[in-house]
Amino acid sequence: MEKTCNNVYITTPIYYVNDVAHIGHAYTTIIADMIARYSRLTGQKTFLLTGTDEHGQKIEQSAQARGKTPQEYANEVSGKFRALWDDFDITYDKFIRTTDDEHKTGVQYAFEKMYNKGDIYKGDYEGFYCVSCETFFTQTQLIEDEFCPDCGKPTNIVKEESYFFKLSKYEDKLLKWYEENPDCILPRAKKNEIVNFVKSGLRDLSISRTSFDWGVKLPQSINEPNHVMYVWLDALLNYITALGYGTDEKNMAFWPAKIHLVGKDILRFHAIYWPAFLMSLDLPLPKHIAAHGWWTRDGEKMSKSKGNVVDPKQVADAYGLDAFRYFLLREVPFGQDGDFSQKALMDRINSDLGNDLGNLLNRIMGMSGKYFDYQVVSKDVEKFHAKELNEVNALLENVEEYIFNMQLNRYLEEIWKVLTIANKAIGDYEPWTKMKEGKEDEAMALVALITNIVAKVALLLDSVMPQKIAQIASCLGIQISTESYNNLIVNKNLIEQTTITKVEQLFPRIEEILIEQAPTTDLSKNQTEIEAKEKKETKKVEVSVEDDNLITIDKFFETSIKIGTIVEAEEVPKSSKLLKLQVDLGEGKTRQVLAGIKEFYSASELVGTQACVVANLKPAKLMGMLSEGMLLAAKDENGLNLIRPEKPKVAGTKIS
Ligand code: ME8
Repeated sequence: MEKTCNNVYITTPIYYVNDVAHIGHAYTTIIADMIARYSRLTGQKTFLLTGTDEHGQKIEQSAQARGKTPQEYANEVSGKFRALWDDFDITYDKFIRTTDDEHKTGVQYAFEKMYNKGDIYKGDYEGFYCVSCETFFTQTQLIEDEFCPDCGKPTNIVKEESYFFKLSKYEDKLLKWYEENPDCILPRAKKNEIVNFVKSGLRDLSISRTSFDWGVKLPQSINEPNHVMYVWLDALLNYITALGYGTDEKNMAFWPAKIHLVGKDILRFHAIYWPAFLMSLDLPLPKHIAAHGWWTRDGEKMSKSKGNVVDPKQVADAYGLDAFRYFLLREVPFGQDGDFSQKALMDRINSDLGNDLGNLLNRIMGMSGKYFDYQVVSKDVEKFHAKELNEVNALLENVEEYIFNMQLNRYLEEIWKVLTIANKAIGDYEPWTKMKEGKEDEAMALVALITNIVAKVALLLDSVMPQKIAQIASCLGIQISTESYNNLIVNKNLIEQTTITKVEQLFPRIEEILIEQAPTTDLSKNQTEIEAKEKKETKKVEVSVEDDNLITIDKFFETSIKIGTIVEAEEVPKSSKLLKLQVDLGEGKTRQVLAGIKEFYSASELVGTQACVVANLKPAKLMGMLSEGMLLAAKDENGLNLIRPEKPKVAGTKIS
């Protein structure tokens, strides 16, 4: 049995050329590469696209600041991205640049089509623009009437003639698409945010600019030489121009995309604007738009000014590319934010890769060499190990769905369960004892069982760690190919016999971190931006509840609840509800907390008492005053009560 062959088109975002690649870019690209490699191995016709986004005001300004033309600057940085992906052996089928002529032609072709359809009209844009995010905002969306709600940087006032795309026309169609395609946005929890955003009403989108000229010109037929295209229209269209849309359409058979991989920062552009553009162009919509979470370093947001940006090349050079790939895919459930620390990477290498996988290969080499002159024959595996084989086959039968549901860590967890079966079998059956007892056939069956398990696992891990798997394959004498995949995984066969070849240790133990920590620089430079962003985040409505309303324990522990001692309390003038409290959380200084409990408690009765406080809420402003925490309380028809410890506890004690 073989799988039917489909066209699988996987994309990464095209990265802006105003920055060098860091771990975040590497993460998206490695996930995309893993899925593309997996698809190819399973016999699917696959096309992986990555590239660079080179137009727009941000790039123009960055180039100017460096005394370069935008084109020179774009050539330089785009080249660095490409070199990194080549270094990382990313198997892209095309590296698109938005300054490519074919792309520009395709974008103009698309613009004309949308225009001819009546979806584009001319008007005047008046509003705010964040150059860093290349996004338009209305005043009500801004933080403190000035700052970008997404990145926190100051916005510019824009008043210019502009062409608009009738985004509002597509509101209902988008909602219908979300409803009829439950997995069009993954993880599903993220989809709710998009649906709510669209339900709150879409405004038409300004799609041309006149105040700078580093962009794709509007089509000649429209005769507007002063207008360039809005960079997000230009950028999103890359997903079809890369396949030849509007030029040589030979690869359009790959459309629609199977997965557009993006970070959560740009989900809105991909899940709202992009499908609306496609509807306007009468093209099918992508199967999945998958948004992953954000990487921080040692618990902090990465930024150049902090000097804590993780350089993926440095990490891969120090720890090995495959170990780095494995870590990125395994460490964090897709969609959740993750923290990079060398310690966590070391632990994964020593434990999962060294102890679980590497040792298994050592055992195969050791036992097959010692007992059987490196010859392994599988004829008695079924006879002595039917149970293990059934367990392994049952686990492996279902792993693929985890890839296309974007549960990549689950995929790896399931494979590691298979490795556990192998490691356990060695302990349970003790082949050395069998040899002493003269039961050579049983010892051989065990060695062959382990060899087959590692061979199957190797096929499934090839997309994750291609270099190490090539070593394993040469050790086991197997091919990593679609044929082997069909034989060992789809048809669940065993290798009849093979000769083991010794290879060097796959994952030598790492005893201490290998990269000296980058110095942390002055944090204050970025303070205004960060503060504005944090304030914005306090206003966001959280809708990330999973479908069944259950959360994991990890999710629960994301909330830090502590015992706080109320040391001061006063009424907030002109407020019928608020009390202003100073709360000791054992941090050396008190925090100001505004609590809506005035109807139920007087200020004086609270002083000296304790309450449970949510300690990691983003600070918010209430009536112009900062509130840095929230008291837990329960309210029913008999009134409201604070939740307090039964007996006094030290201020700052964690609640779990
Ligand atoms: O947004 N953690 O380009 P960009 C995880 N040109 N992922 C991260 C990350 C982090 N800390 N930082 C960056 C653009 N990324 C547009 C895209 S597509 C038509 C146009 C990754 O250079 C993540 O994939 O700002 C994020 O979505 C992307 O880089 C943003 O790259």
